[in-house]
Amino acid sequence: MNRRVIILGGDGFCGWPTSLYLSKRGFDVAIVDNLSRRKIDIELECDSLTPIKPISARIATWHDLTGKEISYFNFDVSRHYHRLLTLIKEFDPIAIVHFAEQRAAPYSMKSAYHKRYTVNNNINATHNVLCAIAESGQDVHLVHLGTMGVYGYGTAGMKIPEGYLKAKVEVDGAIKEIEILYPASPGSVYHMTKTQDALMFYYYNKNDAIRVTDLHQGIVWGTNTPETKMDEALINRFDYDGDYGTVLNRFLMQAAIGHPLTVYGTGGQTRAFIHIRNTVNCICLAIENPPQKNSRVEIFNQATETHTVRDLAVLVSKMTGAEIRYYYNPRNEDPENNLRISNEKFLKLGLKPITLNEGLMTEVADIAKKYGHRCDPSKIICTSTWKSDTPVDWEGSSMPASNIDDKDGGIH
Ligand code: NAD
Ligand code: USQ
Repeated sequence: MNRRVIILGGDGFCGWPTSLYLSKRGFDVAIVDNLSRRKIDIELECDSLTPIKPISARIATWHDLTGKEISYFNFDVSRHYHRLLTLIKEFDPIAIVHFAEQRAAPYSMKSAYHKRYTVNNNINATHNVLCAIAESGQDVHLVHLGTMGVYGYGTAGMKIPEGYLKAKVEVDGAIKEIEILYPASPGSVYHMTKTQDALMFYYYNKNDAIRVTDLHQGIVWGTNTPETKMDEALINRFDYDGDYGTVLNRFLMQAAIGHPLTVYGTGGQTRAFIHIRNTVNCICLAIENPPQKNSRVEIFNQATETHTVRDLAVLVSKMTGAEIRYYYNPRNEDPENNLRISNEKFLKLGLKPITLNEGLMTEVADIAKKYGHRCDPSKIICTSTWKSDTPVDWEGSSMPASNIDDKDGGIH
């Protein structure tokens, strides 16, 4: 069986450990990455908490340790269409894993420039991949990293199904049974690009019979995998800043450096989570279980548990003694929501869920402590706001923050 895979965005937080995991399991891996994420670090004057090595050093270390080759191509998937097409024709992959998008919701809301960059980058990247697979005429399975956020973060009042919703609708007095893509409800410009990706998958699957698996992934936490732990030169990135840092890793890092935990609003937001080690397992399972030719887009919910932000803060605080503070929410989102999700498909394929446990949380906290000296505390507060008149809250308060009422913390 052809074991060649292209990993678009293979230098990133999810892409790098996935590349190593697949390489270790005998896949022949080619990474494409334009290093835009590293360039955004320069723009934001912030860096990964962990000292990540240049991509060539990462790949050379992997080769020295395992004897395995990973090839690397530096180009922009959203702009260099013919390089992508040529690579697909020459490398002849069985699958392409597509991580190559701007993935931070706060960054996508920073300014008109950042909204437009996120839309141009993400939508053109996804369209170029689909168009190039179609033009190549090769039977390449596309595995895309989407997000749980496409479903929206209101209270659905039901268990959210895996992509498709079976419903009975009344039209002109007659009841009809239909199955539709779950209605999209993006909560940021970034999430909006993911909902638009879904329509492109639908179209190219229908018109060109491209096999697509769209993974609706929850918030990824953790940092290392067994492969990235093999040598410090393979270490994964760890984002902690107000734009790219995600909630649980931020809380663990904040506790480690003595910063209060930054709960936005009431902390009643419920979100879905997955550990990075399960992310790489899921992607491998998706590659090894492609949809049949001529079947519709396959959709998995790639998350193992749900928690409120408040519960996570309490958990981290109990574990570490960290202070919890509530900040005026920079986002425009429901202050409280319930979330129940279906994730049976990956469980049936054999996924062993890694759920929150003190051991793994301590592992993240230890990494945060070890590299705490690299943290710039001035980058922790989120200064990107969903609305231009939302103030940036630098201090927080001891009581849950409402975006309507005054509170005892300073808002400047
Ligand atoms: P990341 O920013 O660390 O990695 C993305 C990589 O893609 C970066 O290395 C970047 O340089 C590259 N890239 C971006 N645009 C590119 C382009 N046009 N051409 C070539 N390379 C490009 O992000 P991540 O956390 O690894 O996320 C990967 C994917 O998984 C994203 O699509 C994201 O939406 C999805 N996802 C992430 C999370 C999470 O919690 N991190 C959760 C759910 C879904
Ligand atoms: N939050 C806090 N305090 C913080 C940071 C975040 O209270 O310091 C809250 C946010 O308001 C939000 C929730 O925590 O309600 C999650 O925020 P997040 O930054 O951890 O995650 P999010 O913006 O949703 O985005 C991340 C990834 C994105 C992915 C998404 C999956 O950056 O690429 O698509 O998780 S999901 O959330 O399931 O859509």
